[in-house]
Amino acid sequence: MFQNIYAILALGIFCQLSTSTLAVQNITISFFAADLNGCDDLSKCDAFVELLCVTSLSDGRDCGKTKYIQDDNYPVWPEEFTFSNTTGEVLRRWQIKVLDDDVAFNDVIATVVLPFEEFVKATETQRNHKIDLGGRGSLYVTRVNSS
Ligand SMILES: [Ca+2]
Ligand SMILES: [Ca+2]
Repeated sequence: MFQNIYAILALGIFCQLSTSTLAVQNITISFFAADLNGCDDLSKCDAFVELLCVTSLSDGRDCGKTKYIQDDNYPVWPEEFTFSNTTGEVLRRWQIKVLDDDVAFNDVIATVVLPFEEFVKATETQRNHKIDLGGRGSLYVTRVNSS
């Protein structure tokens, strides 16, 4: 019984470390957040998400942005983003920035990094992958579909 559990854990660790080519070639994601806080003095957050893609060819290029949702600490962004791995360019990770829209300067709520492989593994069992925003709430990355 316990040996089986350890074997499964070891397999999981091995898979995370493995850099073998993923079977997943296309993936579509969307975002929602919970418990956002600390944005505005008199109102709730006006949050939006910016995406940078780190790939085999790029250290970080813009690859997506949501519109902001006003005065909502539990925003559900409707935008969906699709990514394709090709033989020429492989997505390694997303740098995800959650910001609060403001009149003068947009404030960064949090910046997090999500490795593509980690996301694929996590969403094999659950549709949403939760990322802690360091006291500023949680970001959920939803796996809309994949092939
Ligand atoms: Ca606000
Ligand atoms: Ca604001």
